[in-house]
Amino acid sequence: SASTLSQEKVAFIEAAIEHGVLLFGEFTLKSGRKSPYFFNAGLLYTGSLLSSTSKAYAKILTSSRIPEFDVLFGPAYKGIALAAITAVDLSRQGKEVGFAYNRKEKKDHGEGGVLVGAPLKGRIVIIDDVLTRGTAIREAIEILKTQSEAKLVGIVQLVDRQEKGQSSEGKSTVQEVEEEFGVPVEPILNLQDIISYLESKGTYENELKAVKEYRKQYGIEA
Ligand code: OMP
Repeated sequence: SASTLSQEKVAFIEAAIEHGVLLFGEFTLKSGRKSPYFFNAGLLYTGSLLSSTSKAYAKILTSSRIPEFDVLFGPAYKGIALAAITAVDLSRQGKEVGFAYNRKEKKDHGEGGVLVGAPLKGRIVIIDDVLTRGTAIREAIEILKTQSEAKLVGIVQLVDRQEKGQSSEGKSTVQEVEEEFGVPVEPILNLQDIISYLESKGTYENELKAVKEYRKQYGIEA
């Protein structure tokens, strides 16, 4: 219910709506699914939005099932900034971790290579924006697999859309990724939080109806 939403989540969802980060309309997703809402983390572009975003990531990293880790890996492009700001926030709390990311294009001059930042060694946590069907996160995990000394220990997503994954049994994407890779996947926000927020407002009837229809088709059983 709406009362389970923390002040922080309400404030974050409100800021996301205000800045067009969370949009309602018609969107075709990476998976081909047609969605009545979209979360565009690329629009978290003010200092204060970035600051509340980094705080939210840092909080999940220090207070959830995510174990101790050495390096935050932010997949290109959106994960890069998200991992960087989170490393800064953790450092201010006295927790030093490395920050690393990939290039989408291989560079053949200068230092060369695809990976930038901290060496991908030790316990790695991936930070990314949105989880739908799991294609993007699998691409990020593939990059880690090229590094023999890197061990994935957890994944933090800004938004878990709580959708079905790639298997035919209707498992959630989170369940599939957790089972396949043996690591926890933690979201800052999920679809239920967004629905609870919309319900608490009472002015989003049409949006709610569309989101709930969508959830019937692609969502997981709550
Ligand atoms: P999957 O690869 O299907 O898990 O989709 C996740 C990716 O889709 C994210 O990395 C985003 O690039 C993009 N996306 C959003 O940014 N926001 C959404 O609300 C939905 C998607 C999406 O296309 O599913």
